[in-house]
Amino acid sequence: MSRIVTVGAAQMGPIQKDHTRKEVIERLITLLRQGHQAGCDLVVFPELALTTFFPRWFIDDITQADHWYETEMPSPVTQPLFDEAKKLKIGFCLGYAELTTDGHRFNTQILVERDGSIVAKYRKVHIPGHEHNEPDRPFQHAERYYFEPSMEGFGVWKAFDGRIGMMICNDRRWPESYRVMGLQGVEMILCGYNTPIHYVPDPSQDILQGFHNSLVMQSGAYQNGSWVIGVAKGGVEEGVDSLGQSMIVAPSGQIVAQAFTTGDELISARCDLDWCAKYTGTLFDFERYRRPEVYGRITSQRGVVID
Ligand code: CDT
Repeated sequence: MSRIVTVGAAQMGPIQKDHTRKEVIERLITLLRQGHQAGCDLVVFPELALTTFFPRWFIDDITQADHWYETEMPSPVTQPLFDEAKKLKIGFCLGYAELTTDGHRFNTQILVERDGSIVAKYRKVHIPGHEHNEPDRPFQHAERYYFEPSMEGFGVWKAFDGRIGMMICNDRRWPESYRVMGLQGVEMILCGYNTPIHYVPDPSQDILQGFHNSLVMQSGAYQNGSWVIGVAKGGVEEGVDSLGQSMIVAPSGQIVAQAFTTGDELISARCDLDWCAKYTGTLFDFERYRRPEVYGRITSQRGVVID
């Protein structure tokens, strides 16, 4: 038996500060058409795919940043992407900054089915970086100022003839993200990211960015028997170099496709969702082998406690 979903990871190159939403949407539509030519059912775009990664700048009055956020989806400017996808009968996953009507700010990703309907919305759980201005840094990573963490957690949705989950960027470094979805029978996890190569708190990690990126996604895929689709916004954006290396990882943990540029580039793979059961039905048969009775610390404490 096989359930094939052909997935495109639509890596983007940089979006500079003065690039308009309209220009960005045109790039996304070009990638969508490439996905159509590659026979994709689903095309996955990066985190904050409509704008530059604005948390690299701090501003005292957050309302001055409102223009980076979407207040409706679709909106008049994003509608052409929805229209083109529906015409091509391709679903997509899109990351963007969300400002709700009651003033909440989230780092958000939506999943759109092939008929153009929004089937799921995920808001980032693990918000990295800092909440205050740190002027000594070469650039800020003030996500904790611009976004509040989701209280909704990690969902899994029936879509694309399978069970699809989502996470965003820093979430991919935490085993809990994958496991919470694994326990809901996830078969494919979609993850957009913006990862600066230079990690200011510890530059010794800079050279390891690519290694850590594949390490976490390959492990998460294998340990939960799920496909993982990791999609970057890479390249030099407003002077900050960010990781490319978008990849499609199989439930075996193997990388089956990987981007080789840091620009707009579509990679694709035929993903058999039934392949997941080879892992979730054997070595990672959770029902048979997990020991939740001794995992209590995972949910009862946050930081390290030394007895
Ligand atoms: N966007 C995002 O979450 N980026 C972080 C950067 C490291 S924390 C400053 C990441 O985990 O890739």
